[in-house]
This record gives sequence, structure tokens and C-alpha cells, in this order.
Amino acid sequence: MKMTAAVVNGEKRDFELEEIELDAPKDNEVLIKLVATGVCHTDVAGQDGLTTPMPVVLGHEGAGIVEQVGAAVSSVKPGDKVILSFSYCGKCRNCLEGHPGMCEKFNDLNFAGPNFDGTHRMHKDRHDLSLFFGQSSFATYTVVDEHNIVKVPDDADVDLAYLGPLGCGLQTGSGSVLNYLKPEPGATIAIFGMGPVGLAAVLGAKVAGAKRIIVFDRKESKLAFAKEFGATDCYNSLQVNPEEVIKDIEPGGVDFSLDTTGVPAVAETAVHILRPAGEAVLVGIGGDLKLYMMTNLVAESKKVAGLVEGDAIPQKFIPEMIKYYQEGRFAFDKLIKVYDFKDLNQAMDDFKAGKVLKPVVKM
Ligand code: CXF
Ligand code: ZN
Repeated sequence: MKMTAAVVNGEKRDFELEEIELDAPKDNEVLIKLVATGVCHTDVAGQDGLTTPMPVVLGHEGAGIVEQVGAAVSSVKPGDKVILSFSYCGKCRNCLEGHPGMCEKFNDLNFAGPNFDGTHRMHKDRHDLSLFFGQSSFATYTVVDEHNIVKVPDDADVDLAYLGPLGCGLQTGSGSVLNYLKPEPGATIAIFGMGPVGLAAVLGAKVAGAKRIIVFDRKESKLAFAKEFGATDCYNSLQVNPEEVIKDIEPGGVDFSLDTTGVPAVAETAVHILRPAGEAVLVGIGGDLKLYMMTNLVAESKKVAGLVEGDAIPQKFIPEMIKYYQEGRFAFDKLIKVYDFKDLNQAMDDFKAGKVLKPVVKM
């Protein structure tokens, strides 16, 4: 069928809305009419040519309505509201052990271009367009594997247009805390960077009952959100030295820390401020880290983990986030600004300039 997709035809080029040919769903696949898609920092990396061969259709926080299902699909039917999340094989050891974000094929399935069976789904003038996260949801329609699909619970009384970001950025932040670190009530956590991922981590830490949620950012408006979401101690990192702050307010160090900035010096700080046996999770993507094995890690039994997608099983965790939202404990909708799909370039510019926390484009 023909549909409209926002194509990136070369590194750092603007999105161009083009008429594209979309394949029919195979047995394991689902055709989705997209309603809206969130913008995430990995889309920026994709547009810059850092992740996926060009030309590419980006977008990986899609939400929409099922239009048609393949013969082997059992989890959804036409008319169902769905959120799209990342691709995973469902068969490797990590997938089988309940960690699809650690799928052995994660990079191939999400970034290499083709889908599970090695073929593409979108074409223009007989040329293949790369898929992104198996969903390429900056488009009016898409075809995805059943693994990418999360059915919106029937009793969820939420605007579907807002739900796409649960499929990546918000799951990454809150899942890192709730699925991976699992702080006990009363724990202490420091979170660096109050973009959507860091703010979702604050929401997760609050849901977990963390006693002290210490946050750092350079922008007062983001710190204000963090405070509203439950951060107990908010600091502008242009004005204070985070290591000094932690020495002052938690002299033994914090139980957990999370870096969302990807800035190496900040990630190093996230390790320095841990108590002995504490754990730092890194979810930002930056360069080389400088850590002294003896003093920074081994002698204090500290742990550092890189983590993607909040160690979530999307089909389990996304409904949990929706439940927290309905209970008034996960007000992620406050971060969202809705744009028209045709204004995707504007949405992207505003996002990169830090003018909006979570743009969503509506088809
Ligand atoms: C990405 C971050 C970089 C590694 C792969 C997953 N997460 C979300 O966009
Ligand atoms: Zn993302």
C-alpha cells in the first residue's frame, strides 16, 4: 500500500515527507495506522547518521490502531489500540530470561535496517528504506513484528496520542529504577540530567518509595519538573559541585545513581558519589570513561552497569506505567508538546534546542 513517511535521505538532512510503498504484513506482523509518535534522542543520533544506513524512516515511540494482523499473530486484533516499543528476538537466552532489552540481536534488529527476516518493509522507487527499531513510526502507517506491539489495556482511559513515549524514553528512565535497580523503600538515589529519561527516573524512584531523590541539571525549568515529580533535593549543576553536595548531604554516599547525560565527567561523578557496594547505571551515550579500578571501583565493591530500555519487558512494564499514571503517580503527560506530523522538522529543532522536553507528532 502507499503511505506517507518522513524520510531522512542523508546524514543531518531534514525530514522529507514522501509517498512510500509499505509491504503487507507477513504471518508474524501487524499493520498499524499510526496516531502519534514521540521524539527521542536516539532519533537525533539516527538523523545524524550515527546508527542506521540511509535513507531511513526514523521514529520509535509510536502509538496507533491495529488495521490488519498476520495469520500467526494472537496478541492483538484489528481495532486494538497499541503502543510500539523496541525489537527483540524473543528466542535468545537473555530474551528467554526476561531481559529483551539485552537481546543478543538488539543492535541488528533495531539499527541495521532490515526486519527479523532480513528484508525491508518500506520502499521508494524500488529502493529499500531502513527500518528503525523495527517500527519507523514517523509515518502514517507501519508494519511491525508482534514483538514490537504492546496492547493498550481496555480500561486505560488515556489519549492514545500521548502514549508512544512510554515505548522508549519513559520506559528507559523509570524502568532503570523500577526493573533494574529496584531500590528498597528508604533508599537514596542521585539522578543526573532532567530530560524526559531523568524525569521518568524520578517518577520511578518516587513510585519505589526512595527516601531521598537527589537530582542535578543545568536548567531551572527542568529542576522545577523534578521537584513536582518528587525529587527531594534539586541542584543546578552550573552552581554547585555535585560531589561536594553529596559529601555534604549523604556523607556515606548514595545507594544508587543514574546518569542520563552521556557526558563522561558526569558519569564518572555518578560512580564517585556511591556508597561502598552502591551501583551506578549509565543510560546516556557518550565517550571514554576514566575510572581508577582500585580506588573508584574494586576497593569499594562499587558496580557500574550500562542499560538499555530500562530492562523492561514492554508488554509487562508499559501497562504498569499506565496504571501508575491512572493512579496519579506518573504524570508524564506534562512533558509532552503535540505537533502536527508535517511540522516534524520544527519539533526536532525545538527538541534539540531544549525548548520542549518531549515532542509528539500527530498524524
Ligand atoms: C537507545 C539508547 C542507545 C542504545 C540503544 C537504545 N535507547 C533509546 O532510544
Ligand atoms: Zn529512544
